Amino acid sequence: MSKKFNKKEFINDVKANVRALYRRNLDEATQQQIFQAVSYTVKDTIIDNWLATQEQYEKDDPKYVYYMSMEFLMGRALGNNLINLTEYEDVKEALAEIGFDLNVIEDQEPDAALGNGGLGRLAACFLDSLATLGYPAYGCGIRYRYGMFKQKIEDGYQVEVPDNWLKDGNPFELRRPEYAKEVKFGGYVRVVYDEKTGRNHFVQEGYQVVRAVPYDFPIVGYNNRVVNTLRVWDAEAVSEFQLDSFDKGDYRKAVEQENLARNIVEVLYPNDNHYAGKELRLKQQYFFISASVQAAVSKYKKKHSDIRKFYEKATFQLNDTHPTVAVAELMRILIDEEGLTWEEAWDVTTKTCAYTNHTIMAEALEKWPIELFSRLLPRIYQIIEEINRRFVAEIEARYPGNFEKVRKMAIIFDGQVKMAHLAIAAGYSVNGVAELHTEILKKQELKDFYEMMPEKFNNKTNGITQRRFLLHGNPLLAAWVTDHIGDEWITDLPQIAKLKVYADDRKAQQEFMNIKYQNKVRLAKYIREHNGIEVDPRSIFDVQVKRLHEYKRQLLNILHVMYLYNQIKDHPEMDFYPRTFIFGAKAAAGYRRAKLTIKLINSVADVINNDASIKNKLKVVFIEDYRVSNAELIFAAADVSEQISTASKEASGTGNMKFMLNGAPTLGTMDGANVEIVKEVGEENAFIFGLSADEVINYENNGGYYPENIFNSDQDIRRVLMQLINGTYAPNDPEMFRDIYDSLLNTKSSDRADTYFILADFKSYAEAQRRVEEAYRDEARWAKMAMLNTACSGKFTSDRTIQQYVDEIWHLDKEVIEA
Ligand code: CRA
Repeated sequence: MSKKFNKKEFINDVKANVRALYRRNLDEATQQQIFQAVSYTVKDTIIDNWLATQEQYEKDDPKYVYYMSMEFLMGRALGNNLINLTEYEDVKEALAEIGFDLNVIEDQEPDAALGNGGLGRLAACFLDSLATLGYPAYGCGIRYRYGMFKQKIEDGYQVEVPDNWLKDGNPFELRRPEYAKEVKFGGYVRVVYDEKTGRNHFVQEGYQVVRAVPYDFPIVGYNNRVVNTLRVWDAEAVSEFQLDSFDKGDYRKAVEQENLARNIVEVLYPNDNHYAGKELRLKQQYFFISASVQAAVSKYKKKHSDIRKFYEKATFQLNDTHPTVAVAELMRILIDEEGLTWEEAWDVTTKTCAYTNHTIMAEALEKWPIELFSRLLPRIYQIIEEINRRFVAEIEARYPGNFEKVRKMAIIFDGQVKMAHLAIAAGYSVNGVAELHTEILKKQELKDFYEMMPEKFNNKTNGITQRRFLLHGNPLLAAWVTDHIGDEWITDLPQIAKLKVYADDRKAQQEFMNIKYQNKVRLAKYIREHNGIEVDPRSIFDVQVKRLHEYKRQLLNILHVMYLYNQIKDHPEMDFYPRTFIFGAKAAAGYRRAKLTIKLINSVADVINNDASIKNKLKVVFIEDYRVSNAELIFAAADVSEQISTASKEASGTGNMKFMLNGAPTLGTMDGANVEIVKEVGEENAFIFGLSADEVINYENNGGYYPENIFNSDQDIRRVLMQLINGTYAPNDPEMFRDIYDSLLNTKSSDRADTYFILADFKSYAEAQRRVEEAYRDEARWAKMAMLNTACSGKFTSDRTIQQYVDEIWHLDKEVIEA
C-alpha cells in the first residue's frame, strides 16, 4: 500500500537527520537524538500520505466529523505510527542493523498526555478507528503546554510533577500559522439597528483578544494511506496593538491580553469526573471551541456558498459537556457574521451538534454561575439566554402549568447555566457510552428530557483500538493470534472469535499461558527497575489500574488485601496461591481522600512486602505514574482485571476491554460495559459480585443503608477497619487513615456513611476472589477462560463503535485514497 519500505534509504535518512538536527554522526548520537531523527524520517512517509488524503478529500468534498474534546490522551506516537504504516518490523530490523533497539528508542518519547483518563483515551481510540475506517475527521482540542502531571511516589505519598512534554520538541506536530483565528473574551455587546434590513446587529466591544494557532498531528490509518488530522490550538498574544478605537494605546490592556494568551493553554485540569468551576477552564473551553468552529465554517465556505446547508458537510460531536459552548458559538457566527435569522441559524445548529454523556456522577455536572459566564462571554451568554427562553416556552407548551418541569429542565436556572441541558436542547443526538449507562440516563438522570424528546437518545457502547492495545502492546500474543487465525483481526476484531476452537486445545492453552508468562516477566522487570520491588511472575497478577476515585473503589481492593493478610498471618499453614496485587492510579491534585488512599495502598504494601513470615504469598505493588505507555505493558501481563466500581457509577469503563482483549478475566460488578463483557464471554468466564445498579439506586433513593450493622456483625471486616486507626499500617501516626475509616462509618458530616457501598459488597467480593483462586489453580480451566476472553472481545473494538456513530449519528461516507 504505502511506498515500499527501503532499508538502505531509511538508514541514510536517519543518518542525514542526525547530522542536520544535531551535527553529529550516528555513533555520537544519544538515544533521544535517534528517536527524533527516526521520527522525522517516519514523518516524511506520513506527509506523503497526508497530502494524498487531503487531495482525495479535496476532490470528493465529503462530510466531516469534528470530534470536539478538551482531552486527547494519545500516548506515544512513534510506535503506533509504525504499526499503522505496517513498517514496525522493518524499522526494528533497520535500527538493529545500526546498533539501536526500537524498544529503547520508543521509550525516549514522552507520552502526549493531553487527557485525564477514559474520556481522553476514548477520543484517541476514536481517531485511530476513524482513520482506519477511512472516515473524514478532525479531532479538535487544546495543545496544553503541560499535560497530565507526572506522578512520583515519595514516602508513599503522591507528588505531582509538571509534565513538560514539549521540552525536547515534538517531531510529529506541524504548526499552521496560516490557519490562525482570533478569539474574543469579555467586553460588552452593543446593539445596532440596521435600517436597511430592519434587524438588530450585535457588536462586541471592549474585549480582549487571543490568537489561536493550530498545530496539526497526523492520525495514521492502518494500512490504508489515510492520514486524518488532530488539530490542537495554541494561544499566542496578538503582537500588534489591535485594539479597537476605544482602547487605542491602552497599555494595561495589552499586557492583560498577553497574560491571557500565556495562561489559557498552560495546563490540563487534572480532574477526572469532577467539575471544579474555575474561570480559566471556561476560557479554555471557549478558546478552542471558537477557533475550531471558525475553522470549520471557513473550510465549508471555501467550497460552498449556502451556509444554511453547513450540516451537510460537517457534524460536531461534543465529547461530554466540556465543548458545549460550540452550540452558541455556531449560532453567533451564523447570525452575527453570516447574517442568518435566528430560525435559520437554529435549524443549522440543531442539525450539526450531537452530544455524548460520559457520567452520571453529580459532581461532574458543569454549571456555570451566570455572573462569571456573562462577564467572560457576553454575546454567547445572550444567545444562550434566547435559546433558554425558547426552550422554556416549549416545555411550558408541552406541560402547561407544570413549573416543576421548567425548574428541572431549563438551561438557565437558579443563577446557573447548565451545560448538559444546553447540549440536549440543541443536539440532534444524545448518547450514553454503554447499554446500562444509557438506560440509567433514560430512566433516571435525564428522565424528563427523554420523555420530551425520546428520539434523540441512543447508546454507543465504548470501544478500544486493538492496534495499540494488542498489536503494539502485546506483540507476542498478536503474533500468536495471527498464526492461528490470520491477520484480519487487526481491522476486523470480531474475527478473533475464530480462536474459540482452540479453547480446549491443550497445546494452544499452553502457548497462550506461556505468552502470558513472558509478558509477566516483562512487567516484573519494569516493576523491578521502576519500583525496586521483586515480584514473582508465577504468582497471580491481579491488577487494578485506572484513575483513583472513590466510586472505582480501590479502597475495597486494598481492604480485601488487608483481610487476606490477616488470614495468612492467622493460618500460616493455609493453602494460599501466591498473589501479586498491582495498582496504578493518579489522584486529582486536590482530591484529598483519593491521595490518602494511595498512601494507604503504599503503607499496606510496605508492611506486607517486608514481612518475611508470609513467604512471598502476598505482594502489593503501586506502579508509579500510570499512563498510556506503561498501560500497554500492564494489560498484556494481567491475569485478573479488577473492575469493581459501585454498580451504576462507572458509565462504561474501557480498561475493562483492554484487559479482556489481552486475556484477563474480569473480576467485577455488573456496572458499565462489564455487563456487556459478561454477556459476550459468558458468566462462567468472569467473576461477578456485588449489588446490582438497581439495588444501589434503590438504596440511594431511600436514604442509604447502614454500614454499622455490617461492622458490628462481621468480625473480619471490623478487624480490618480497626487496623485503619490502630497504627497497624501507620505505627508513627495511628490517626493517619482516620478519614478513610470515617468515610465508611461516620455519618457526622452531611455525607452518607459508605457512599460507595464498600462494606455492603465486601463479603461478596471476598467470595468472588476465592473463586478466582480456585479457578486459577486449575491450569486448563484458567487457560480456557483467559483465551475465551480474548476470543470474545470482538465487540469491544472502537472500529465497531465508530461504525455505529457513522451509521446512526454522523452519516459519513467512506473515503478511499487512490494510488
Ligand atoms: N471518567 C467514565 O467515567 C467512561 C469514559 C469514556 C468517563 C468512564 O466510565 O469509560 O468516561 N466519564 O466514556 C467522564 O470522563 C466526564 O465524564 C471517564 O473517563
